[in-house]
Amino acid sequence: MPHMTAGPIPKIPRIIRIIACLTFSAGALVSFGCRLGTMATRVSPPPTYGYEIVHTYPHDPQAYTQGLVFKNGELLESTGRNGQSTLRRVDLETGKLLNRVAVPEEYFAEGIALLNEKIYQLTWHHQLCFVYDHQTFSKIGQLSYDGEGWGLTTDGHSLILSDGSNRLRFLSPDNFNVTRTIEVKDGQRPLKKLNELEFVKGEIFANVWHEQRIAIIDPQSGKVTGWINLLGLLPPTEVSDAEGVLNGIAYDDKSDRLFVTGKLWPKLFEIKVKR
Ligand SMILES: [Ca+2]
Repeated sequence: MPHMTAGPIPKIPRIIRIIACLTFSAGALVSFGCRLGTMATRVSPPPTYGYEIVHTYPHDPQAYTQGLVFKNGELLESTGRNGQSTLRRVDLETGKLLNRVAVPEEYFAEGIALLNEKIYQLTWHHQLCFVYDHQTFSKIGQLSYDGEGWGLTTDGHSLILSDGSNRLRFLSPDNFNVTRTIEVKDGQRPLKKLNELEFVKGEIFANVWHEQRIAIIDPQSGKVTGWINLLGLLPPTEVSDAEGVLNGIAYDDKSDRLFVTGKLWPKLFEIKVKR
């Protein structure tokens, strides 16, 4: 092995020093750019809001709530399960049943919406929506759609349907043609199992199956803009059925009141969202 001896450090040609300097600078710029890019793509999670109970009302503990609407001092409710599915008109204060239509037992009723004096009631697997007269509760028609039916609401023009996925379909109330679809995402994550729905002051409020919180969704982009955490709203000892989960949102647009309940819950709550 040749013996290495220390000698004078050779002078680095100027051109090489310039290239080295430029390479280092470019690398630093790329690194800085990457950090900026990471910061730009890191989406902060939507805020979670609290609530306070304004009023507690009785609710039929046999009602497997699948749809809830408030209009003119009355609750309209759709209940599910085969053989127990109904459409109901309920007095808010007393929980008294004012009107009730039994849905044939082969159908499992789901969400409802009221639009232009017609009540639309989904079925889970039959791809059929029953249409009733709001006042008389007489059945005046039916419409069909693809896939499952879970929740239903309206923005005053379209019906908005959830089907257990993260997709919300906007439908023409005349023929159920799909006019547009949004993909609901919580940050980058598709938010699946969207259930009962309510259109509240330009936003869509959605129950998520087996979650004790409500998603607030931008109806244009599908982006979740916030969550309402309802953990602890009903003590778990007050409902024994494992499927007795939070489901049912109704909005009183005249008095700006928000109502929520759950499947088989003995209570229905008026709540105020604490943003
Ligand atoms: Ca509703």
